[in-house]
Amino acid sequence: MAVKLHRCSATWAKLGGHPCWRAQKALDEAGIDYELVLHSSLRFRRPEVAELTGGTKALPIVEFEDGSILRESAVIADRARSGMLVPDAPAAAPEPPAAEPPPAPGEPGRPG
Ligand SMILES: N[C@@H](CCC(=O)N[C@@H](CS)C(=O)NCC(=O)O)C(=O)O
Repeated sequence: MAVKLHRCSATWAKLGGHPCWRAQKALDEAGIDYELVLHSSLRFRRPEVAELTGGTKALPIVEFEDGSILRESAVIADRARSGMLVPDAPAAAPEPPAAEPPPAPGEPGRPG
């Protein structure tokens, strides 16, 4: 499944300074496959966006398959151009304890 680009419905606004357009154009130019999800142009009519982000209603937002999101048009555009439009890496998991090496042949604890 492709990433989702959530943007405002002012799709006619194709000016460099328009945040949603800036992000969409960068995805297009980078050849990234995405599903477009349009929301109201009015921030206060985007309760579903607040639900998705856990707070902010600002668009654009990229939603990854794992449910994580990326915000801010400049960040989305930079990541798209640099081929790094991927979810942020989760915090590093602690290293598992090193396994005991198996006993050498003939050592106690090793059959044969
Ligand atoms: N700094 C944000 C600005 C986002 C922004 O202003 N988005 C517009 C849509 S393109 C918006 O949500 N406008 C409605 C509002 O601010 O009420 C970004 O670049 O992503």
